[in-house]
Amino acid sequence: MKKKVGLWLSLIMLLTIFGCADEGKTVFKESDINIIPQPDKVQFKEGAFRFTKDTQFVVPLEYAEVAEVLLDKFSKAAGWNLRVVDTEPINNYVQLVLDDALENEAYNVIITGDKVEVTANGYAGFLYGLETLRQLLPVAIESDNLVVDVKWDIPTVQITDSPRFKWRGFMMDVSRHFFNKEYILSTIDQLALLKMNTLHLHLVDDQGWRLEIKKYPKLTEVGAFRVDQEDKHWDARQTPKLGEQATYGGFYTQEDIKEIVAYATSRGINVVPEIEMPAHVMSAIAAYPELSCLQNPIMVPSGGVWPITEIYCAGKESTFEFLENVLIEVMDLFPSQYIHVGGDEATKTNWEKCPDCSKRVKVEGLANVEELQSYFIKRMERFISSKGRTLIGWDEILEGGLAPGATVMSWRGFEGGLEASASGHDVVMSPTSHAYFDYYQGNQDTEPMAWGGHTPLSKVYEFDPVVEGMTPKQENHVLGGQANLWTEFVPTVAQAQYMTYPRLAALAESVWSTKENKNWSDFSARIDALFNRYDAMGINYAKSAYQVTTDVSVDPENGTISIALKNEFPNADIRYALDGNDITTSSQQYDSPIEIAKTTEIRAQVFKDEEPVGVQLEKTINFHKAAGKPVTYLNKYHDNYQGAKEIGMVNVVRGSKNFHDGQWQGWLGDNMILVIDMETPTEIEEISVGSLENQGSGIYFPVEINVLLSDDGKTYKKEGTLKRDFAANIKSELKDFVIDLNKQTTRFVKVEAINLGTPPTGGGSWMFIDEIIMQ
Ligand code: TNX
Repeated sequence: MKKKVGLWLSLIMLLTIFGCADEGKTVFKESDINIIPQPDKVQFKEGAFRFTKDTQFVVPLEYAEVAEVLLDKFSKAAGWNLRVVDTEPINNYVQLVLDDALENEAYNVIITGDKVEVTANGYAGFLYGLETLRQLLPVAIESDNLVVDVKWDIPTVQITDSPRFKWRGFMMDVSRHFFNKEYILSTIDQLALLKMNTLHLHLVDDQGWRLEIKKYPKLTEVGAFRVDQEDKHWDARQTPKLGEQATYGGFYTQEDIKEIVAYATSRGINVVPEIEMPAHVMSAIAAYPELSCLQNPIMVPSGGVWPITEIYCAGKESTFEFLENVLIEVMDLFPSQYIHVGGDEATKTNWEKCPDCSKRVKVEGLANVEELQSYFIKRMERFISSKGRTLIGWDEILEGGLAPGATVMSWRGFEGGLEASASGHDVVMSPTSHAYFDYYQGNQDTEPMAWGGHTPLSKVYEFDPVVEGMTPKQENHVLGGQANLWTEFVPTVAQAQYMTYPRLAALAESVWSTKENKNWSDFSARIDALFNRYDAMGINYAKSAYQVTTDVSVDPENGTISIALKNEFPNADIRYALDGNDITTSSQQYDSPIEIAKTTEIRAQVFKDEEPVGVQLEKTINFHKAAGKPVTYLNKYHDNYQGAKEIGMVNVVRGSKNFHDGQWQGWLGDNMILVIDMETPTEIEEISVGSLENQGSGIYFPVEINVLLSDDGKTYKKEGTLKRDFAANIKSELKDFVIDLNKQTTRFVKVEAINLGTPPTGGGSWMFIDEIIMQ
């Protein structure tokens, strides 16, 4: 009898639950599904599953840990301690089901009104299935504090998903600036959210050794700290004097590393350690000078060093003994199959002078010191593979012959990857063009200082580790792709987040989603949901992709200039004003190019849901007398820097600090000579010649500017000149050189800009000019 009552009771309960299954639940639209990276297949069905305080997680025992991420979120945001069980209840549960037929890391999700099923062949797949559920949940799930009145509903979708590549990486340079364990752990969380599976830690560089090695305690006692010159530009820091107090730095203890590795493993992430060699190791040499050829005592440098000549001695056996001992401890700490040995940017001048290195070259029958680098890496490769691990290094390890079992990380473009894969080696693509997160992501004039370069969100999104022209065999050798955050110009957590997010999301989609599923416009719509999530998590992500940019074209016939306003995202709601006033919701909405006929101060801003987002564009378009006039070059610009070609100097658009912005015309070791035809006799008060200096990149201001005038275009008279001496300049700088003409009336204006020729540091000298303005 008792049994029957129980049965009835459960039936009634069932009815109540099913009867009102959808009552009050969120009504979802297909556009509410915003998963990044885009899954293989998403089938939307009307309906919702609701998480309640009674929702249970049915998890195979050996995978109990995998539900932690989501359980932890519910505990913080909803205040619930959801139960993990191993047998399924009647309804209201999330069940993880093993299916050996699925590939590694693949997963399927089936959500119905009363249960959620996640299928995978193991830990990683379950994890990704749950991360997908997380992205289907309201943003409030990211809150660290209790939030009330939230319907914890997710849409009833079916998802089939698997990664395109097996190496989905992110590198963090913790040497140039040290980031503590907590930041690494939080980065791991962010990688997991985007289904990334590799965290590469650049633990060694000139400016700091960041890993405790028990056998060589001075590596961190000495090598982890440098003289604090953080107040100076990276490349303007002085060589510290021996004995100066070194206070800036930090390192991970072996206990820290164990914690990082364990945490990463629980989030499906492999931590690849990088122990640089033979260059980028001044921190190690500062600790143990005997590791270098000259054995001179040095300090850990406080900033940039170039070229890098203080490198490990490749002649002495003791160097290899040291490195093997270090790697033994490293391999004990990091279970990673791949051990990264760097290998980049070694200048071998000391090897040439060193008797031990010369001896090595001779004994080993090497042609030169370039081959000594190859000897070095090959020898380390033998050691690493003898321990059952795989050596990976930057593409310089190709030089002088690649070690047999080595994997190549291609950073100087895709070429290293092409070459290595053609010879049967595995490669990870990490080209500066798409994957360097230390490069600018927006207009350099308004972004915080970065290394240089230009890698906006849409460019990262274009990244494809498989390049055209690869044979299927080569394609098979492409393990995947990776973003690198070098931190010379990234001193704080806030800045690290700014450079990493949201570009990491674009990269994640490039290495996870199928080519067919990648679509910039669709991604642009989905990324909003991620921005909301970042807001909820307190992440300082960049909104640079919302910056408005201008495309200016000149109509010489009518003397008008037309300005097109653009944004990286398609169909952006851009509002603008031409009166120098701030933008408000009632400002003009942009729909087609704006014509102007006088100097105009333009402001523009992207709006989302009637709210301004990102930085406001503020730009003065200088309408000047030479705008759109014909220009004849007597000495033409270099093929590599043509700017906006014939109209470039007088198109009223100014080159920015990004010298690849398509405005600069460049002359290499050569002078600019051109004539502007004002078409009618015109009164000119002054001429200004805009230029860019970036000595680090070999670009120098002109040393002389001459202006010559003519009425007939045949005989010219010099009417103005300006000379300046070379001055060392560590900054990237824009300057207008102004020449006063005292209101002379003329038709033809010849302008000459004289190149520096040979810079004091040697090499070629670029001269960049943009916009010759006449008032
Ligand atoms: C080159 S990428 C380097 C790094 C710098 C980076 C700056 C590579 C293997 N070497 O040492 O930090 O450029 O973008």
